[in-house]
Amino acid sequence: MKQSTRRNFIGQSAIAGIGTLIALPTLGAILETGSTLHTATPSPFKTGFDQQPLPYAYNALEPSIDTLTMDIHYNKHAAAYSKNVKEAALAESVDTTKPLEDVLSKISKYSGKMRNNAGGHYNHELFWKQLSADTSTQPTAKLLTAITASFGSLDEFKKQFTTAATTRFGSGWAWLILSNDKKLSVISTPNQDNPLMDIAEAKGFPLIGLDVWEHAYYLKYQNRRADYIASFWKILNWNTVGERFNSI
Ligand code: MN3
Repeated sequence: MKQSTRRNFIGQSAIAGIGTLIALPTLGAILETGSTLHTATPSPFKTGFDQQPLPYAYNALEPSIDTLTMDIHYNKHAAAYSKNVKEAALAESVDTTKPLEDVLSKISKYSGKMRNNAGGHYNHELFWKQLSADTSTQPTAKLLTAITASFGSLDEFKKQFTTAATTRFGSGWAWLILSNDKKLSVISTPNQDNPLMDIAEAKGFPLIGLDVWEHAYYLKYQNRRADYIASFWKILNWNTVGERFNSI
């Protein structure tokens, strides 16, 4: 806000300074151009339609996530969701300059292709950002307080989340969400659905999302989903989770 006020001031000063020297139509054009300076900076917690660069190397999360899985998961599976959600957006007249969250909140109005790929793209963008090679991060004090209030302890939260991830039949995701009444809860969703969708059984803002599709772990863990989930806790970036929590 401070920055935009400052920009506004600079913009107006510049215009005031040159206004006497130029013809009005030109001044009008400058004012119009100047107005784009006031566009709000997109929140880092909003998602666009393009796939963002992976924030680490493919081998960065070894041995928890192996290099080949990371490469295929990011470059093939996740890239396809981004490509396909843009195709669906074009076909269904969705403005891709707006956040993807706008579509998710009304997903029941769109096609199955939109539901699968808008969800898939959002979920993976969240997934990459919340992982880190740093295995020493811990929940922030504020988040830990909220987790303890909701689940009794951090261990009990991890247990419930692990159960949700383990028992999600077939493909889907396990989530820690902050609901509209500011309560934390653990849920899971099928396929590429997520808790921002209007069709979700339990709705809220996702703080943690774990991909339990076989493509996320099968090359290394085969049928041992529980081992993959145990490894996930080591590479979960609690700093990112805390930032998401603070953003709400
Ligand atoms: Mn996946």
